Amino acid sequence: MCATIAKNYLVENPSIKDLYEEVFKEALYEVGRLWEANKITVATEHLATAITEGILNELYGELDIPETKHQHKVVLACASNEAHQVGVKMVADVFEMNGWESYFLGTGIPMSELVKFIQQTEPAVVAISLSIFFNYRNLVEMIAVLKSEFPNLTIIVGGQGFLHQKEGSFEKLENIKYISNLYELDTYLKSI
Ligand code: B12
Repeated sequence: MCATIAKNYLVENPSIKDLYEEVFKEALYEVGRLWEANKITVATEHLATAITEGILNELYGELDIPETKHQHKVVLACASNEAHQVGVKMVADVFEMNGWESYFLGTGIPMSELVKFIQQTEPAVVAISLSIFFNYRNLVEMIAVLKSEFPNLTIIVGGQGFLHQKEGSFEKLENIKYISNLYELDTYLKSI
């Protein structure tokens, strides 16, 4: 049912980015507000997230992926201890639509495994998501490891965790590009 609604939306407005930003993201933010206000249960929130992730997987075939991809690769993961992975999955899809080979690792990837994976795949970019501010320190540590292991790697970050930061916290993320949403990401990818 929800997948059909999403597909019908794309008939009216064939923009995956709009569907993700204006429908899925807004719906999940509303789910978060209702959950915080105790108006829905944790089970209902889990159901809404599972439905969204299911549709994202189902819609993969609808992505407008260029026939001839270039050789660029991106590895996408969440900051350590971060359990939120829907946003960064959308980010992976925008990379794909720009002709990139994306490797979406999601949550829970141990740092040593991430390093090994980057050694094997040799991506041009690593994208890391932070939703919860209390995981910021983990992100800073992850970036320190990545910078020392892969000095030429481009690292981009995003997620709601950055909206909750106190002024000045960004200073610790030198040479790291913060991108706030899928439109900005699309513009960035078209510019490099
Ligand atoms: C679903 C959900 C969960 C699920 C996640 C499951 C999953 N498979 O992802 C579960 C149940 C695991 C969960 C757990 C928790 N959650 Co939660 N969760 C949510 C919820 C409802 C939706 C998250 C989501 O998918 N949003 C939609 C996506 C599309 O939005 P997004 O992540 O912001 O991504 C967009 C951009 O930020 C950007 N982006 C994101 N990542 C990246 C990365 C890069 C590189 C780039 C370029 C861009 C980018 O692109 C996306 C498109 O624009 C939010 C509500 C909300 N406001 O989002 C709460 C929310 C994030 N959770 C919250 C909390 C408090 C928690 C818990 C601490 C609850 C608890 N007491 O256990 C735990 C934390 C666990 C942990 N260690 O991380 C709070 C955070 C509040 C805060 N100030 O930090 C929120 C805001 C709910 C609320 N209103 O209180 N949660």
